[in-house]
Amino acid sequence: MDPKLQPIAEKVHAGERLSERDGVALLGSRDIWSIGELAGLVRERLHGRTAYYNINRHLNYSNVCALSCKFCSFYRKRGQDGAYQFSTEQVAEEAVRAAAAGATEMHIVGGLHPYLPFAYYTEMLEGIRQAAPRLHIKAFTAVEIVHLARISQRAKDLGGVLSDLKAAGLGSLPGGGAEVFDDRVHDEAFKGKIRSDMWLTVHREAHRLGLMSNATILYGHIESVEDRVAHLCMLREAQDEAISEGHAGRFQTIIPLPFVPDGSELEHLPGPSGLDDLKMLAVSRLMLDNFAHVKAFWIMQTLALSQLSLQFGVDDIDGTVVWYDITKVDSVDQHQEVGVAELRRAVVEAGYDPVERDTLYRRVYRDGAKWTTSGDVRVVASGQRAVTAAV
Ligand code: V47
Repeated sequence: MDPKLQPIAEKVHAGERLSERDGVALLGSRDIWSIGELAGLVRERLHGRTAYYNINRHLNYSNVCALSCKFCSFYRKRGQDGAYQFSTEQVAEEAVRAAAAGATEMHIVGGLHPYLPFAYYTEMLEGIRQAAPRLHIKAFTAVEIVHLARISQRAKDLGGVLSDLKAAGLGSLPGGGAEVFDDRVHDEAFKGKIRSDMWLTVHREAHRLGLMSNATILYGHIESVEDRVAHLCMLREAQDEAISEGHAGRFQTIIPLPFVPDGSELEHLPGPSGLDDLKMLAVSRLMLDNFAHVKAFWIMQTLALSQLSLQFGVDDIDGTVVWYDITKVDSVDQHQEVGVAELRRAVVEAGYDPVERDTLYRRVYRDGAKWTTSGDVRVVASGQRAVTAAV
């Protein structure tokens, strides 16, 4: 073992929280096997041999965006070639197709459309709820929530905006838009977007309202190793707060997103390597001792690497996906789908037991497109803290 990892290994074995310095040492080490072994140990303590996946459908309702983030190849300006926008009827039709195919979740995000009114978003949620009442709607990143607060002239009333969306059918918040919680990186790569304090405020408000949420980190562009670790520590602190304040909502999952350079203004950068991906997933598992889940998003990490990542701290793979427009490697079209059989085979081959889950990590029992959930959530200990996971 890399001698620098020895004291960290002792802490992990003792179930102690790792420091920011430990995180930097882990990311700076080339000893990928020891890092993987430690993350695997924590993963196994929490989830045994279970590896979760879900049957879901992503939907990007519009790529029209007021922002021009340098890492993003998705956005278009209104009227520009390739700009599109779904009507709320089209979204509802997609929800019906998803439900008929047995999906349990719709994951809906889009650009910051400068002209759509707030009613578009509530009507979208109500339309889905009417057309496919059993689908869990996980929608709108914190960045979109702040945009919706602005367009409904309630910039200071995030709680009110979230309450309206919840009443219309919003089930939880996805983790997108966090990028890297650092002002230098913000100003260079995604100036104009909300900063870390606002991103965290939105999630705090959501947790207060009893909504579960996820978190992401977009790595492998212009950020430093220290920036990555600081980001993880800020998330850990926010989760401590949600737990200690006893909110019904909290962060469920961290999804480390590897930067995909293709088609972006930062296309000249190489993007992270496979080893960096594995290390980042493993270090997320080790640092976030109060997060129940670490998810690999195969769209960005590839299914092959997601499979391997199960041995590096990951316990969850998203998902069947079907449509995805935000990143496209080698210019594939929006149809990016993996079948359940292929997902399960990847898990089994890696030595784990595949368990279908719903958005809230309840076990799904399925007969074709028909399904029910277990309903129970058990408390598992992570480090010194209690977090929840599905039975
Ligand atoms: O918000 C944008 C990121 C996010 C690029 O919560 C990019 O369960 C890499 O958040 N390369 C969307 N990443 C994806 C996301 C997500 C995915 C799966 C599950 C969940 C969840 C959340 O993708 C964006 C942005 O942070 N992104 N461009 C890019 N070129």
